[in-house]
Amino acid sequence: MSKPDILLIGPYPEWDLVELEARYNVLKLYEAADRDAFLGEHGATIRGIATRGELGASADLIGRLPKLEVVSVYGVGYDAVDLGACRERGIRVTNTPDVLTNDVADLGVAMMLVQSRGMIGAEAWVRDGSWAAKGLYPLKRRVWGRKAGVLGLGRIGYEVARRLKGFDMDIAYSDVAAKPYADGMTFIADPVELARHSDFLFVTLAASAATRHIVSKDVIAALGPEGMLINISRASNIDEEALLEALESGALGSAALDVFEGEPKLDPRFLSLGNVLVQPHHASGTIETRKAMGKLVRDNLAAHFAGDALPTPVL
Ligand code: 8YV
Repeated sequence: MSKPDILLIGPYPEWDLVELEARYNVLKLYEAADRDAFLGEHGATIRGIATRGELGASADLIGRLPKLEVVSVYGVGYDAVDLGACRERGIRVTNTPDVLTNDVADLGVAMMLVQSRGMIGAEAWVRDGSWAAKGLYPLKRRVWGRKAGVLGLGRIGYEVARRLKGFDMDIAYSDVAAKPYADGMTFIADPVELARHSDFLFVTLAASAATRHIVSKDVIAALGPEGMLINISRASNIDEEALLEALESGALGSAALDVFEGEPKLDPRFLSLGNVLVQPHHASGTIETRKAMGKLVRDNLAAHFAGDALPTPVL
């Protein structure tokens, strides 16, 4: 039997590519000089898409693939896949939950520590000779014992909170409802109130149209000039213009961000700010987790083409 045609929207690590190419006729959209022409040539036979969380699959793309049966997302977030278009045509969608939870939580907590203690500047202080020339590095803010807010106490938010307990932090969270598993944490429904209560505000919500700009100008103002915003979810959860303005004016103390509107081409204003820690959307970026994510992408595709139950279906 001939191998099914699958479309890769963006590149995968070589170890995944080898496995995918063994089972599928892999068509690489990201290598096409002319995407339109590429889809015109191959679109009619493509039965599956393998894509990355942030790249997704648009309604326009889905509309150009009449034989599409399944979209397998390498990531827990599937907000960039047009679920309406998939639902209409009975196209299955899968993601990679759980396997990345701990790494994403680790990076969020690491960003808080690095930013609060000024470790990037401290490293430069040693390397550029300032330590020897000027002496003590300027003092920074403590982490342990302070107040943390977690916006979205799902799998990732919970793991962030669990780690923060190790720093003896006072932890509050916001979600659509109080969670039965939120032992020792305070439920504060309103994100503005949560921000007012917090020194560090972690954004760990699954993004959707409903959560767009949930971190609004008011939330940012409530976090205030001493507060820090940490985003390990999606840029769309934050009003980025309001965030930039608050960082520039000092209305918000600082931010640590793994995700940006229009990434990887982020707004250049972020790069001229001294109070922002920027990361290249790599919270799940460990070899161990990425291997597990790649396997889950392939397991979902294999189950679909074998007519078996999907391991981690979204739709
Ligand atoms: C990316 C992610 O998929 O899990 C998600 O939702 O956005 C990430 O894990 C990853 O960076 C690969 O592009």
